[in-house]
Amino acid sequence: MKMKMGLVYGGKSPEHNVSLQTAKAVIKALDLTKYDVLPIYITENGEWIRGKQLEGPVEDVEELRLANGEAISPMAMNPEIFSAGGDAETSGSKKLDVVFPLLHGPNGEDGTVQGLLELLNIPYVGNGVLASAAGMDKVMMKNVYNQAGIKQPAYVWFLRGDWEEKREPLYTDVEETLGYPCFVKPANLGSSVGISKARNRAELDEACATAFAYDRKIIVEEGIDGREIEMAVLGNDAPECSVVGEIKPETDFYDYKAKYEDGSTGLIIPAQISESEYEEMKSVAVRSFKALDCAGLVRADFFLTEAGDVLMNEVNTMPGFTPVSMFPMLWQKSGLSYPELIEKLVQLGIERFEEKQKIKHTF
Ligand code: G1L
Repeated sequence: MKMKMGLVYGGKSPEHNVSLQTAKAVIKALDLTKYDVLPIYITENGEWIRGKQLEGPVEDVEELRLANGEAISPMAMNPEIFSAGGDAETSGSKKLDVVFPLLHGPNGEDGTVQGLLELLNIPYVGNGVLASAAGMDKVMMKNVYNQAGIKQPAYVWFLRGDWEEKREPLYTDVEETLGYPCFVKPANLGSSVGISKARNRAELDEACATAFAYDRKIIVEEGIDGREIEMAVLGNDAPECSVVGEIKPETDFYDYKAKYEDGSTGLIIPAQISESEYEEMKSVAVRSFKALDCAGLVRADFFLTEAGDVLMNEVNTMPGFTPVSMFPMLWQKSGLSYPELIEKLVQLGIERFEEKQKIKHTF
């Protein structure tokens, strides 16, 4: 029997088009003799549209906008259960066997779609509610890592309301705790939108205003002079690590444009680091995966200083995922092809679901 896979993509996020491109690549890599793929598109306005089962890879991403699709409620991902007048028991065979969420940002990567899938009791690929939500909030994530004893750049954070009321003491705190240069970021966006570097108080003021355009909470991080090294982690309870990659920025820092548009960012895989630095990174990556209660995958981003210190920069619970993105490239160089990686992630999602079914709910 073929498995029914729901592929959810698009979304109310600045990375809507990235998601469409990624969905196209994932569809191409999926074994369509094994999966019946049902596309579910979330528009820029947050409307859910269900399309007909795919007959093959898509030629043009525009097809993925499902012009002739049917508008559905998110709760109706298994629409037969509700619309056919049946119930979950009798229409069990019409349930989706697994969902592959390819979404980023609000209502997607922040755990809300994962929560919906939990309520619907559908297995899904990737991180669960807690890791997705915590991983989307840079402050929460860094608090978790502090508690787990994971070394990272110093940071402070504040809310727009407090900033609007009185900026001076907040800026003084930044200067005393972090100094310049520092990086100002919205707390809640997975991408690099709204991020700037501040070298003095005037730039800090400007950077805060920019970041607050994207979020009501912002984080200011100590600027670290170091190489940017990334590692891909894959698994559930016993996660495995890939080789490492390095980002060689051509612009001032790894900004949104370099990351997604002009392709100017050179990826060096494998990165040239010492054996002991690699061992240290693997240990930190696995600890961070467990500390955040990750499942399926995570991309762990580090700073490696001149002195050989390994600092956690951040983890990404839904990393860039086209065949030329860092995460798939790292596995490619570790001996796992893009189609194999996708198959592995689906199996991990199903395994975790089955594991959860074993948990006792009565006492
Ligand atoms: F489902 C996985 F495998 F966990 C998964 C889901 C989503 C991996 C990577 C992503 N990434 C994205 O959805 C995106 C960052 C490309 C969306 Cl914009």
